[in-house]
Amino acid sequence: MVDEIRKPDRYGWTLERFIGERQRAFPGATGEFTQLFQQLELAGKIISSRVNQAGLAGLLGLTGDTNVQGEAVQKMDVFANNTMIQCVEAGGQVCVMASEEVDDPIPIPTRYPRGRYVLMFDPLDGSTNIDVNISIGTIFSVHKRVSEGDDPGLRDCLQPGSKQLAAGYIIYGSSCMFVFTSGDGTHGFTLDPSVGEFFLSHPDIKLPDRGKIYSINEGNEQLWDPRVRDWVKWLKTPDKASGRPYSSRYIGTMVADLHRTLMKGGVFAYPADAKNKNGKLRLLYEAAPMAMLVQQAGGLASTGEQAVMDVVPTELHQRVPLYIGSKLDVLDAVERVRKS
Ligand code: FBP
Repeated sequence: MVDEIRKPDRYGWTLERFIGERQRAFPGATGEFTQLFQQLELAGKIISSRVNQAGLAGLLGLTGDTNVQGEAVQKMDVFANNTMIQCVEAGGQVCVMASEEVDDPIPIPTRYPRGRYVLMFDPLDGSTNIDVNISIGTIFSVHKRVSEGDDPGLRDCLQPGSKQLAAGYIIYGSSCMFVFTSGDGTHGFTLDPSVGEFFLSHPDIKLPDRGKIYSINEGNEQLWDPRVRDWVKWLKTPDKASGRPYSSRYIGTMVADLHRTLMKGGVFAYPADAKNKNGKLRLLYEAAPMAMLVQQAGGLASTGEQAVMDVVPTELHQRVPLYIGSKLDVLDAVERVRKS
C-alpha cells in the first residue's frame, strides 16, 4: 500500500484521493474522516485566497478586540476563525470544536448533526506576520469524542497529544501547502490554484536525525534560564565533529519555522522564560499537532522535561515549553536544559 503511494503520478493523487485510499484500508471506515478533511481542505483554500488578497480586501490590520490570550486580534484572525467553523459545523462529523480565538469549546448548533470527532485549531498562526506578507498558517488537531450523552465539551478537548487521530497545518506561503499525518507518516500536498486542488508533492516526509539550523527568538535571551542560554551558546560554538556552529533562522510564525524544520531538519524552540513561565505556544492546537507531525517524520518534540505528546492537558488554552525537530538535536537540547 505505502509503496504504491510513494510512486504516485503527481497529478493523479489529490488530497481527497490519498485520504480516501487510506480510509478504504480501514475495515468499518464510514467516510466521515475523509469528509472532515474535505471541509478542512475547503477552509484552507478559502483562507489562502483571502490571504493572497488581504491588502486589497481590506483584511489587513487589527479589529480593536483582544482575544483570550490577551493578544490584539487581527481582521484575518477573525476571517480564518469563522471560515474554519463554517466549513466544518454543518457536516455532521464533529461533536465540538476549540479555537485559539475563542475562550470556550465551540458547540455544534443543534440544527446540525453531531459526529464522533473533536476538532481543535489555531485558525491563523503567526499573527504578527500577517501584515508584513510573511508566511502564516492554520494548525489543526483531530481527536475522537470521549464523552457520552448530549453535551460534548471541554472533556472531549482535554486529551493528550498521544490520543490524536490526525494533525496538520496549511501554510500560506510562496505556495499553499497542506501537510498532515493520520499516524501513518507525514505527507505534504501543494495547492495548484489553476486546478483548485491540493496534489501530493511531498510523500512520507522524513527529517534528518541531525540538522544544521537552530530557530529561537534570541531577543528573549535575558529572560531565559541559564541552562537555555548555555544550550544556545553551545549551538553557536564551532566544533567540526558535531557540525557546529549551527545557522540561526527565525521567521516568527511557528508553522513556517516548523515547515522549514520538517524539510531541512534542525531544532525549533520556544522555552519557558521569566515572562512566559510555561512558554508561549499552546499545547492543544499548536505544540501537540506539530509534535505528532514531527514524530511521524522521525523527529522528536519535548517540553524539556517530558514528551509533548504525553502532556495531559488541564486547560483549553494552556501553554507548554517546546523543543522540536531532528531527534539528535532535540536530545542535545533536553540533555542541557532539563531541570530534573
Ligand atoms: P499566534 O500568532 O497564533 O498567536 O502564534 C503564536 C506565534 O506567533 C507563533 O506562530 C510564533 O512561533 C510565536 O508566536 C512568535 O512569538 P515571538 O514573537 O514571541 O517570537
